Amino acid sequence: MSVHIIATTPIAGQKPGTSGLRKKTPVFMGRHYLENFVQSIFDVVGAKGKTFVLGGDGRYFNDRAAQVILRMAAANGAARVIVGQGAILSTPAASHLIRLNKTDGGIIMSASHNPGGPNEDFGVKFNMPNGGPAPEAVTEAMYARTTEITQYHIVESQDVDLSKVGRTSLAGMTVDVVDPVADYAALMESLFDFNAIRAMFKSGFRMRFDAMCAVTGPYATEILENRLGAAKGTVVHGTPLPDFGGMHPDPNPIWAKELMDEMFGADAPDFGAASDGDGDRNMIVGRNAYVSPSDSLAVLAANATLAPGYKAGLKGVARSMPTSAAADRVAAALKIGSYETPTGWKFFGNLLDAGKATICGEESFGTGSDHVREKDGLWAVLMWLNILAVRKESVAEILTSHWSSFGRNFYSRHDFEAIPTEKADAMMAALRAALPSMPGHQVEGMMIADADDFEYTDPVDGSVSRKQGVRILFEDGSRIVLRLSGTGTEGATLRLYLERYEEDPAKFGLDPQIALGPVIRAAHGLARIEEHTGRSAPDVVT
Ligand code: VG1
Ligand code: CO
Repeated sequence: MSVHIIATTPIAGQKPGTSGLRKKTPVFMGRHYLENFVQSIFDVVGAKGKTFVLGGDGRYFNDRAAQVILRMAAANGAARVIVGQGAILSTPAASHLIRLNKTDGGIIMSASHNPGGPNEDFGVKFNMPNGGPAPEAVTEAMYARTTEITQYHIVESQDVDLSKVGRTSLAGMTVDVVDPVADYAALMESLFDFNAIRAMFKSGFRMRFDAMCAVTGPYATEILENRLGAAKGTVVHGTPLPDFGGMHPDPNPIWAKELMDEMFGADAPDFGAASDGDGDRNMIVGRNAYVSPSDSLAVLAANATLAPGYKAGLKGVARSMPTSAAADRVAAALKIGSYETPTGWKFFGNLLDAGKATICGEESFGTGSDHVREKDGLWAVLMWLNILAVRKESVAEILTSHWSSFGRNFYSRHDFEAIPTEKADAMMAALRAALPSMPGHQVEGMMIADADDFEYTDPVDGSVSRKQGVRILFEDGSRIVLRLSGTGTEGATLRLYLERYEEDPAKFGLDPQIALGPVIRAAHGLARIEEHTGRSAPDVVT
């Protein structure tokens, strides 16, 4: 086997977004494309003598990309790669393997919740030795490298057999193929009261878990059905497929409609959950009760000590800026720290490493804790199951009692997809320019108290991240946030986040879109969304 040094030239646009580099699959499969990005990763982090974890969500091209990355790791002098059997690893499981084996980081092949297939999306992200996504400074260095790259290294060899667990070698590099589920399942067992959950299932508790034909199928089947005794068939769409069976593996009420229909239909099970392509997101639904992700974070924080892994209490709670302030109210009541970070899990890493926060969450169906350095879909599901098993109440009862203690933060996100990039940029620029003149003005009967562009100074390393989203804050605590997505692959996606706090229990039952009516109208007026983009209504409402 020989090492080849292949001449290449920079490919424009290899810029990692919110969560790694995402592009259409044919782009990734294009000449030198994957290779250039992978070489840029190795050039920045260094590969010689190092150990990495490798795996992905099983989408189309996952298996081929894994072979290329292995050959490049070997050619760049890596000592060892730990790879999930079949090149499969959920994002949280990869994060755990990086930490457990104290490796020098890992490469995760995924475009998360974006559809997969020959004409859909593919992605690659690098995680650090702490198990978390590379911070901005590192992704920027990788991007800079992609603009100047002239060669990459790759060995010529047969494919490594990734179908069997065990050790092999590739041009002097050790390849350890591991069971993708085992270590992760053991970690979950160490955090949650499996006996209590098992007893709950034994007493007739029924659940549906929709893996959306993506990576969580094998994890959920092993943990929920095999270890916790949930009925066979609890996990549906449980086989990861290269095109996710045509599903859009984004666990929200729109894309997980089948689950929503079941949970709101006759004979609904007690509990429902879904996960995304790479297993880091979760949607929680009770019988006739949808739990918004911001509320889920707050409920988990308020009840965390019911789970053995969190018995000692939480050090703090962190949420992304657009996530509702429901979790802040819990943190205040518990007298623990609360943190507001930019969108993207990478910003939680330092807080978790420094022991400032134990639980973190984002409005985009992501929750997690310091057990790994990624959000973790199944973790959230198991935390809910643990809470339900101990409290012996329904999801709806838990939500209602939470709101009576803390009030309800009505919340919604409106997405406007595939807007021409120039139009979206022009809208954001106009909005940013108008911010200084907004405070003191009345809109839809609400007084604007403050308006800014979110800037975050990391409390641990002092790094500053600017332009993380426009915030318009009202005197009554209502809030509008606008930002452009960093994970899309077609044009620009405008995300409009809306929040209003309600103390009156008589109004807790309102439909959020009704409760948020004035805030929605104010947002459209202030940002002049239709004038700039031609869109008067969102494509996706969550
Ligand atoms: C979206 C979400 C963000 C999440 C990111 C990655 O980013 O809004 O909260 O962290 O996806 O999620 P954006 O830039 O499109 O709004 V996923 O499940 O990659 O791993
Ligand atoms: Co994901």
